Amino acid sequence: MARSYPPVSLIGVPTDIGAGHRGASLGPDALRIAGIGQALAARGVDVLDTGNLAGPPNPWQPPVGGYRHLEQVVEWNRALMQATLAELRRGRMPVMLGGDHCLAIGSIAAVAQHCRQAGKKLRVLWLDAHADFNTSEVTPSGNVHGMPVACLCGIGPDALTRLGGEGPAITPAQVRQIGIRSVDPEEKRLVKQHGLDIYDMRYIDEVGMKAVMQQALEGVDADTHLHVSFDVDFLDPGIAPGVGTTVPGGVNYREAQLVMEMIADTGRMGSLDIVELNPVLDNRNATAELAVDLVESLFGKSTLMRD
Ligand code: B3U
Ligand code: MN
Ligand code: MN
Repeated sequence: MARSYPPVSLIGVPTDIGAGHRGASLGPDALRIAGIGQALAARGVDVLDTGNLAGPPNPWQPPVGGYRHLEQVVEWNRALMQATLAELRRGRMPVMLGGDHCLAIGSIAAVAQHCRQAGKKLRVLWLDAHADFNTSEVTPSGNVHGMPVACLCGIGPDALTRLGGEGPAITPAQVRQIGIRSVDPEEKRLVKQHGLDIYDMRYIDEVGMKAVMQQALEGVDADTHLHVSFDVDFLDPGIAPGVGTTVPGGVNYREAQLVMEMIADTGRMGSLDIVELNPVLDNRNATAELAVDLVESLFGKSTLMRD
């Protein structure tokens, strides 16, 4: 039977403030041009495009104290957290059109706060080539898009770890990372220390994506809010060239579709980030179109007769 979805609010966040390449700031419009709004409407979803948030320009400076553009990163994330909370409070599902992945600090801080107030369990699915668990001490780049998971778990500068109030937004036990294949040496030590649940490419190759998703979704029930944080570099660069930090050996088309279909089957997705799409590096918007195709599957579009 066709499932019905809550109303969706698209929130454009046109910045590359946390990234190592310029261009993710153009992601929201590339997704709109690829038809994200129309595709969801065609699935019967009530979609509202709330437009783009405003924030400081990218000064493109070297790191200071292990962070690039910390002040601006905080400002963008604060705006996004407020916008995300506002949509959740009026009963709409926030879909963040990034922007780079540092923005997940703001979106997930809002979602975590909302879940606490609503008495819901939060599970975060982090689809990415990277673990994004760096700190200012160990980062090779100072780019905050390599740090959001650590910040959300309370490891990072106060301005980011306390964005949503006192205490960390989430614990590592709430996170499942899928598609991981690039983790910096010191970052590897940190993810082990904090017990992050990582389904890396080797594990995906060994057991297959179906088993991986069954494990990642274990325990998701009617009281669970699933937040999907979709970094486009999760996908293999052969099918998704439009990202700043491509890593070979990524998730292929069929695996990606299965991930989205299995998330859709739970009926529990409550919020979504689409990040790191870089149209400057894309091939005629193909990566944006692929992202939209996958989002349709997240909203229940099936290639087989399962509707
Ligand atoms: N781990 C590296 C590279 C990186 C992380 N996330 C992205 N790139 N997109 C870093 O700079 O932290
Ligand atoms: Mn990422
Ligand atoms: Mn990544």
